[in-house]
Amino acid sequence: MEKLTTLGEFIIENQSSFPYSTGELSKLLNGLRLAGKMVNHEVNKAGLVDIIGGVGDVNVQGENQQKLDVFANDKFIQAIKNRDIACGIVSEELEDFIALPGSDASNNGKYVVLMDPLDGSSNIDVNVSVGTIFSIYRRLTPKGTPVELKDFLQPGSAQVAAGYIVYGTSTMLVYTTGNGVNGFTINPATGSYYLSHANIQIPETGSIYSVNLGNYVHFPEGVKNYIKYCQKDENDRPYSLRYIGSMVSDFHRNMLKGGIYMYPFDAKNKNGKLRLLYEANPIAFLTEQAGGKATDGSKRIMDIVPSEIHQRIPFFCGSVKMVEKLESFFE
Ligand code: P6P
Repeated sequence: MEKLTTLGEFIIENQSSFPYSTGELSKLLNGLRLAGKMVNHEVNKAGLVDIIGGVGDVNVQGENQQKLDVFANDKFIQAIKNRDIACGIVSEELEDFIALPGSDASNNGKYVVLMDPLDGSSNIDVNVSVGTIFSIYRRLTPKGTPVELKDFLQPGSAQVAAGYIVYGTSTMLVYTTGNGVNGFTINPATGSYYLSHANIQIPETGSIYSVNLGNYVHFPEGVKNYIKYCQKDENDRPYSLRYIGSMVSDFHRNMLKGGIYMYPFDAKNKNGKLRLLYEANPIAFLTEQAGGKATDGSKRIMDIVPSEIHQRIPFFCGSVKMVEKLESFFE
């Protein structure tokens, strides 16, 4: 039986490959790993205790806040704050960014973390997989000064790390620091993450397309024509439509099997639904690191300079040949 590598061992073994390897990013990743375990514990028993169901509040997105949303947001903020490495956080659950001056109020944190603490949370009550998405940048403002908005409005190409935790039939942490994508699965018996998917590569093409066809009539012509292409009965098609309504799960499946995930803009949502900073950018970083492509239909997602922290963006990502075929329908 081959040696099992834990996430902790992997981070240490690969620390030197990270250009700024001072161990601080590793400590931050370890914090996210711990929070992921705590959220996993609650998600796994969501049906058993009175932790599901909305708390009656709505978040900044105007969406009903599920209790697990609040729990996950608190746990990840706590884990990040306790490590004194980050100087600020953006969360889908919070209107504005949080400044982390540090336990000594020195404002010396080198990184900022942007996250969707529990993406797809409307699926919690019906036992469908949900996920945490995170994105990490080095701050732009000088150490020792308070974090500022511009620290969070960097293009995705400046990310130093990104990843997700998918709370599914098994719980996995998948991340990149710019040297490929690796997946770690929690062993429930020990509570440790073990390297289970080394150096993930997205197949350059596939037969799965993921989109909410309920919005079809509102889609731009290019997207409609690509969907008709996917459904056309010839050569390698029709493809299979697989759409869970939880992007982390849809993306994870497509990354392993090949496929394309689409959340277009439409007549109702002029800029689509997904958030650029803590949904599209981290998934785009993983996509490119795994050999795929991520675009807003015309521009590379990671080239887009954000203008505000909760801005939405049309989002298409996955197998490079499928994304390029879609783009040909936009031309
Ligand atoms: P719709 C979940 O709310 C999410 O942000 C993604 O995880 C998911 O792919 C999408 O929205 C689902 O949106 O409009 O198809 O229900």
